[in-house]
Amino acid sequence: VESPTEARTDDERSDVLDVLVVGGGFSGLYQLDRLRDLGFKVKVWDAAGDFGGIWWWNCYPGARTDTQGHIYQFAHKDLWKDFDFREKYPGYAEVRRYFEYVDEKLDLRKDVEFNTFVSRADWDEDQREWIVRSSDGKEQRARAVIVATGFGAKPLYPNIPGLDTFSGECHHTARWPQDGLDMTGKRVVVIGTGASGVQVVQEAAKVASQLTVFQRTPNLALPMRQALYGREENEQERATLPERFQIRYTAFAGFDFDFIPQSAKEVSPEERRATYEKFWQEGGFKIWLGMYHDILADEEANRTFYEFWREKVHERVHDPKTAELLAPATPPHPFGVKRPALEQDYFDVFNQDNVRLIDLNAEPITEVVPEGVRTANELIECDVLVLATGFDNNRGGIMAIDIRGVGGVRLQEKWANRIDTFMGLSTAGFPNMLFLYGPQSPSGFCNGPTSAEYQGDIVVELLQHLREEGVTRFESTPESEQAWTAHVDELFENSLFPRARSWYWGANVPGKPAQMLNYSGGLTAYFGKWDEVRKNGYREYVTD
Ligand code: N01
Repeated sequence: VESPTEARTDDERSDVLDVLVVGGGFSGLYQLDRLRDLGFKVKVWDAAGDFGGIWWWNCYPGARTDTQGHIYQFAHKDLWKDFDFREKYPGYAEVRRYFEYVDEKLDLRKDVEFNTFVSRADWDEDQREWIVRSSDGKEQRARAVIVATGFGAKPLYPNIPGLDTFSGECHHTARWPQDGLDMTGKRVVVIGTGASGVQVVQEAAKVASQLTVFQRTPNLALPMRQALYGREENEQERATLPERFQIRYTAFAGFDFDFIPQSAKEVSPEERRATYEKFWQEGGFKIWLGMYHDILADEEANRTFYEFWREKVHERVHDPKTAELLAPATPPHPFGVKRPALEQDYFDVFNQDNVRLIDLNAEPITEVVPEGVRTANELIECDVLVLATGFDNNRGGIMAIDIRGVGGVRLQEKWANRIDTFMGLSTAGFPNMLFLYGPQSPSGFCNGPTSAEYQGDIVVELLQHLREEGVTRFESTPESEQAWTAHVDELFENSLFPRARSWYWGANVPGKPAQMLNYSGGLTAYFGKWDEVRKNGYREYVTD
């Protein structure tokens, strides 16, 4: 891309946006509305066919939020006052309906271009603008770019020989056909038992003639306790929402609860068990991120919960061998350092005659053939092959774009061996570009809509401040990002997180360097750090 230095007409200049936002999920839409209100000229480009962000792509059967709907929404502009959820934990269709509601209220669509995959962005130093291109040939200049592609924009496909020879329906959960796929009476194979795998297994088990689930690592899944919601339940939830939104800002992970400031080891075994039981009955992530504070930090404390959890699973699964595979005597990793799924009847479905669990460690898949999946022991014929194998999380969506910064340096090269950002917000050499919910931000440990608003506010504040100062170029310093990377790494190394090969640190992607990709210090520390940045006059940024 040549950078046109010749003077352009006023007409051409008027096409230049203040901000182009890549991605129209929670984060992107929040930027659009806030920045538009402040008089910025903003557009959103999104690869999806319509609103929904990650919920547009992930429309596999059973896809639903693992966060209660009332907490998984904007606090912004009192939008929460008029939307009723039909379930405590809404499914993808309900979340899409919520996005439609937000669109209607905020009149967003006119500034969003769907079916527009941003494939390239080039920094034009002379004009101090980004030239952004889409895969279908659109081009747009913008003074700043916000990359809000989310943490799961890039599906991870397993590298299995013969995968493309399969003659039936084969879909990744994050690329599910938009018009659905009926699995009734079909022979279904699911590979992967993360949050997506657990959800699709629960639905497939209801209708498939035969369901085979391949598990590499057991999911230490927790009870969801789903409930149907009518007007009354919605009113009850709304009555307490203002205070709960306040808690979201300071709680470790942006939910309406936080860890108990007590150690699991300082209470009697009876009291501890009673607490576990109470939380278990209530269900949800509170069992994980609202429990004794040392469960995720202290191995002994952690083990007490694992034993409780294991007992609960074994009570539900009739076949002792299957129960042992799902909840082994030796923990696959400490509880909670790999994200647990929320389940409704996941463990129970393995009691059904049509459902079978295969341990990939004992019986690896050797190849996929047109008829199905061949393992070391047998051929499992199937009609539908579901790849619930996750994502190249946090970084994959950003690195799928060919971003070229100062001097044409490619972000893909800069980040090939190590990702460096300042607070997950920006990276040196790529001026006037900001990331939301990206690598080294609280992302993986933060409720999405909470992050969209509060990390989003940081970005809005920064852009507003720079505009007021007449700044046309800003860039975080190499020193600031080296310090942030060191901080993120240090938190990680002093935790139990390295004990599970998880997407939190990119350990799920073969061949890519593993590095902690999610800031694990909690929201109070994260926003506290930003307060310091502001007080010190944003000196982590070189501005001009
Ligand atoms: O992906 P995952 P996900 N051969 O990476 C296995 C969010 N989310 O899509 O654990 C065989 O967690 C892999 O095995 P292992 C949520 O934050 C939210 O389920 O690496 N197996 C694992 O079992 C979540 O954490 C919601 O040993 C292979 C699975 O595939 C994140 O997205 C719903 C394999 C991948 O699990 C990602 O969840 C869904 C291979 N080659 C997702 N490669 C809700 O809020 C991978 N696996 C509800």
